[in-house]
Amino acid sequence: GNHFLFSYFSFRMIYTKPQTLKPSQLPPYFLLLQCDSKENFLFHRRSDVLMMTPWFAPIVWEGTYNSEILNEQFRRRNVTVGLTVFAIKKYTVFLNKFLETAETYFMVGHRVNYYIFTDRPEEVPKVPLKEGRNVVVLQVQNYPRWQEISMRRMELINSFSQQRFINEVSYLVCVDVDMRFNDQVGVEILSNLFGTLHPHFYAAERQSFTYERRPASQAYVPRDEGDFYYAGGFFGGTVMEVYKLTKKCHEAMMVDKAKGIEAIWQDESYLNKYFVYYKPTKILSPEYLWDDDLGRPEILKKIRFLALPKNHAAIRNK
Ligand code: 2GW
Ligand code: MN
Repeated sequence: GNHFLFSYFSFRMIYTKPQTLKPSQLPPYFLLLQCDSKENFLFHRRSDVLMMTPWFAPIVWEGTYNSEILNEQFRRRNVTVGLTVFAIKKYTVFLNKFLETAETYFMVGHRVNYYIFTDRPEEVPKVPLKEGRNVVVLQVQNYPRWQEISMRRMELINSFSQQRFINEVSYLVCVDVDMRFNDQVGVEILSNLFGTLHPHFYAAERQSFTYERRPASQAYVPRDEGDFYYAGGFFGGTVMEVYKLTKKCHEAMMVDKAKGIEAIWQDESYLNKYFVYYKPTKILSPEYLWDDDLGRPEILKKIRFLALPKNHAAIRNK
């Protein structure tokens, strides 16, 4: 009867099987058994970009993954993702576009908490949210120096990770606010610890990376070390890994501060130092943090998160 059809795992997942070998490399034994089409060899492959680091961290480019499989896996775990963003002083003007576009493109179909750190809670716009998505406004103090505003993000993300994020989300994604989402940013980015290739340096030589080069700074990276130059405006991982990263970066900043040193690119420099010695387990291509001042090169099949032009005089008062 029908009871023989009972399946404890009542799922179906239909897609083209990944292939381990090029058809020309198949040993005779496998050739005899082949009946599937051989067109999709090494499923979804890019040969024009690096897809894997020497420490086996995937580099996420469009065309290298199947989002259907990934979405199913993360939905099954009912994962909640926290997106942290800072809007201090006039930077609240960026929130509306940021949140609106995040509703369209960020982690669609998954649970999301937006954590908005601001000194002006009354200026946080009321953006309509889809089911399973929440805005949490976290009131924080303002710092007079912009460098401090940017750098204190490490300290704040760290202390809220311990107090709050650890109880509410599995992963944290920490980004700049002067940005808009422009295409899908989904669970393909999630991993224990991830960073993003900086759009200005993704193809640059090690020597030209703008790491902190003064040995006196805790962010110092010698000229013969380092893999990539990562962007300060997009990193993340599990709450535990982000906790560890932000703790180290904040502590390194405090050591420097006591000596009257501030790294050349503030928090970005400390983040880069951290990633030299604590390698990310996944790396996002510059699709995930792009600046149209750089044009749109062939290798970019999607532009997912885009820097907004800033009116430096009016917005920043640098
Ligand atoms: C920043 C610079 C000058 C004047 C004001 C501010 C400012 C920054 C502010 O008034 N209010 C505020 O909330 N911020 C936050 O800091 C906001 O979240 C913003 O996205 C972030 C970094 O500042 P931003 O986006 O103006 O600087 P970028 O786009 O040049 O950022 C890169 O370099 C920074 C360090 O200099 C960080 O590493 C950042 O992650 C990088 O993308
Ligand atoms: Mn920015």
